[in-house]
Amino acid sequence: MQQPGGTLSIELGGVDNSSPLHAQFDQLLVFGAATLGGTLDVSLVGGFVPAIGDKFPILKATGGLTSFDAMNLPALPSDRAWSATRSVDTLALTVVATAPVSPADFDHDGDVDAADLAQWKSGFGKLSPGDANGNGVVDGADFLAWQRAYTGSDNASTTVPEPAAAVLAAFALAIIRRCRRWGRCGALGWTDCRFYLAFIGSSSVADRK
Ligand SMILES: [Ca+2]
Ligand SMILES: [Ca+2]
Ligand SMILES: [Ca+2]
Repeated sequence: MQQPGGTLSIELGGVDNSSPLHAQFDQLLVFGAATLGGTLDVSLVGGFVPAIGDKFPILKATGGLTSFDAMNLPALPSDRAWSATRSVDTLALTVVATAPVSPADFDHDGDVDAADLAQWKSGFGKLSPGDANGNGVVDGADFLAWQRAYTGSDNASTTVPEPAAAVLAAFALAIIRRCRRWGRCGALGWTDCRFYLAFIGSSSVADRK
């Protein structure tokens, strides 16, 4: 419990708290409910500059928590901003991009990578997420926008589809040929063909042989 006049100081010197002996940022763990008044005072130490996407769960309370009256957050480079999120039991600070790097950054974490492709897949045929060109439908054109903007700067271990245009073109050709061979292009319709074309980018070469 923190009174209205109180201040909780949190220092951030890195993003990795996996080792309890060498924690890089302060974290308050409360067993029970945390009733928070007063001020949260956060500072950066040791020359640490958080990157877009860095997340600091600074406070956890097993019995739930309230919010502070005020938060003093340290300055960030102009392309980043703080976002404070409070769930049932955790108060977290996340560094977000002040502007999306690309309309294909569907998860707004400052890069265009496999996670954004996953967002596009989940929104396919619907309004969102994944509408890179803002025309109100998530389709193959948005996939191509993702592909053009692909940066792959994420450390995720997800297998990332080959973004080369030549590879996509080869797949497209294969699909069209297959449609011709089956003589079903008319029955399939262009929408279905586009559906396949959109998805081949996320399928492996072996699967499509
Ligand atoms: Ca992203
Ligand atoms: Ca679209
Ligand atoms: Ca990412």
